[in-house]
Amino acid sequence: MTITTLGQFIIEKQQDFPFAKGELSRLLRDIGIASKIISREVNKAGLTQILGEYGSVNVQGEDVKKLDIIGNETFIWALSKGGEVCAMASEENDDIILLDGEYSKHGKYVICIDPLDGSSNIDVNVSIGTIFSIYRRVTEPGTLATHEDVLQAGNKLVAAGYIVYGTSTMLVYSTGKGVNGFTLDPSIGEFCLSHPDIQTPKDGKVYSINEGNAAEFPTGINNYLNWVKETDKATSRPYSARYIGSMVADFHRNLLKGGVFIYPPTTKSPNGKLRLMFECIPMSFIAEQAGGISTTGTHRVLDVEPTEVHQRVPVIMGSANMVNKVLEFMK
Ligand code: P6P
Repeated sequence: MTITTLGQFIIEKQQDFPFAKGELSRLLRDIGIASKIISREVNKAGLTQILGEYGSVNVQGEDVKKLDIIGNETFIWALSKGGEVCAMASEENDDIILLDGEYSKHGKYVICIDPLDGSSNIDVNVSIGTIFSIYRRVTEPGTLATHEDVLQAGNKLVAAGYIVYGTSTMLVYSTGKGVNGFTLDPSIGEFCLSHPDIQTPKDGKVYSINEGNAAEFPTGINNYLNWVKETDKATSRPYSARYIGSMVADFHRNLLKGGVFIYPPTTKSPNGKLRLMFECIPMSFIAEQAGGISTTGTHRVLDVEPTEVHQRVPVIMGSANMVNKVLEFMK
């Protein structure tokens, strides 16, 4: 048998996760269960006309929930059942979620999650994703967790990753020893190792940014965008714009093929749009673990000390040489 399932891989790599004793296995198992449920729901989303739109009552007489609500409830259910997690922060919830079940109170881990990022793309069949971060709690086990457990910088992460619900459903994660990708085989319901030891190219041909906001970009970003469009006699035009408006899909393509993803500050949103805890920290961890760079333009994203659960930061992330080129124009 040539496949390696996620569970088998974690056991093989057990020594890579210093806090193990099977805890990471159970944490990723719980995340895997939730993502398989969401993958099933996302893949039938196109049938909502039959099943009924959000807020309506479907033919079975059930209330139809938006997929991001289903996603959020599914992860909260899976992670509170699993007993490893004492607190969660979700992009869908204003404040942190304290899991105070008998097991959960003794859970050593905290999860920050964006259960369904880019969910506005579902109705037009564009790939979307789940993004997660795993921290160790810092307060006394057995006590109720606090904001201190959740608001931890990315340099304190013990693991992070994402699931992309695209042409196939893929789980990509790192525990700080490199990045590995697993593709869901629905016929056996297992995530199977498909992209071992992902290294993002140092250079790439793709830049991803919403140029519709160009009038509000800092000058340095617009100078980079002018440069990136120049044709150069010595080489054919080397770059392409690729931006699908779903961070996980844009990030995943650039991770594998090379590229830079930019969400800069704008006059309307001086800290950009993307959330530090739910999008920027976990994706920056993956980018760095794959050999890339991720910066706010002034600081390494993983060194930003969070102050608010939903705070936003600008982000320039991806292939090292491309990120450094953007930074050159921002000086
Ligand atoms: P804009 C989706 O809403 C999201 O949070 C990310 O997935 C995506 O990269 C970004 O916002 C798109 O934002 O302003 O370009 O539409």
